[in-house]
Amino acid sequence: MAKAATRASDDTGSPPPPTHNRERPPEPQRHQASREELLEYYRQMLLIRRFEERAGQLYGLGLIGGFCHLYIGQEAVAVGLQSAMEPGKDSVITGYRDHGHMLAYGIDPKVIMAELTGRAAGISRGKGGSMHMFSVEHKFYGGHGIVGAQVSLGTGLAFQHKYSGDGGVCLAYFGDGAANQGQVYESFNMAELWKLPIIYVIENNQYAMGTSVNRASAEDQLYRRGESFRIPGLQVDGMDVLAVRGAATTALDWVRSGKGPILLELKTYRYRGHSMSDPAKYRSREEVQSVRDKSDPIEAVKRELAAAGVSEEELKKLDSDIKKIVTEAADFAEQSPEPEAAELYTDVLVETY
Ligand SMILES: Cc1ncc(C[n+]2csc(CCOP(=O)(O)OP(=O)(O)O)c2C)c(N)n1
Ligand SMILES: [Mg+2]
Repeated sequence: MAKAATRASDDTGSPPPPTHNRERPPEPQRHQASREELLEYYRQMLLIRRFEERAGQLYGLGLIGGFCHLYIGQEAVAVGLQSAMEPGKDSVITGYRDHGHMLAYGIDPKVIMAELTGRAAGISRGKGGSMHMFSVEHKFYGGHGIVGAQVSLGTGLAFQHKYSGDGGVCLAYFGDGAANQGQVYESFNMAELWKLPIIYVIENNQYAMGTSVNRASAEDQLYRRGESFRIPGLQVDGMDVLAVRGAATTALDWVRSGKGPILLELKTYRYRGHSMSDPAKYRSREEVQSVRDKSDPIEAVKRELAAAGVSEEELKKLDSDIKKIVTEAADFAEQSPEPEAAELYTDVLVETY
């Protein structure tokens, strides 16, 4: 008869096991935003949406080459989380759906659009394109095309924060599909053992290319994926920027107090195809429309702003300011020169840091 597994006795001479987390973070509270904060979240989310719409058009015109993954629908995730971080101190890493994260981090839309069109003025000097945006200055470490790769790289960034004692926290974003990659769990194990300052953010937009999360995941409650490593997880409404900001505060308090990693699952939705070349046959138009109608993150904040007494005129002015910023970014991206051929030989090997 099979015996139940028991813990080996301690007469082996091996050291006692490390102490592990049993504590849980408190339930996150929806952020109580001031009128100014709310306006700023609205502004940033709208900037991302308009920017992405324009990127889609430029792609259609053949001005953007290669892959291009839009962030439309998911804006509240990057805006809510980034608003709680300290740029220049905390680090960020994400996958290929990265334009929105850069914008939410306050990086100039011109250099992001110029990167998309492969121009020398782009943030990766026109050599990274949509999927490989990078800025050491902003501690924004990509932009990664290999699904899940950013999770182990982000764990390394968190190790660096701890080793150097710089007080920073790494925010590592990945998708519901990436959550099934093996390296994610190797990273979780080390991060918890070493109590690394990292927030793992699963952007659960319900699909990995054409596969829905329920078809691909035995445990589809992704916030529970850290449990066997004793990493606490929280499930958050990723269509509500104030809920996201509240969860970011709880997660940052946990990590900054030295308790090790935490996992956030943001339930969100992408309105567009996986990339610009996705015919989207795996879901109905009605499904997409129903999310737009019921849970759009920008419309939700617009309603809150109206309730807070912000006038139609003020919102219209903000809308036209954003359109202007995006038009200027697109013009800049179309007009600036391509990189010199000699650029092919730079940034290939690590030189000096
Ligand atoms: C290691 C690896 N396997 C497969 C792919 C192809 N691929 C690109 S995106 C993607 C889906 C990932 O979905 P998810 O993690 O949910 O992110 P989302 O696109 O929804 O943001 C796949 C399978 C890849 N780029 N890298
Ligand atoms: Mg996904």
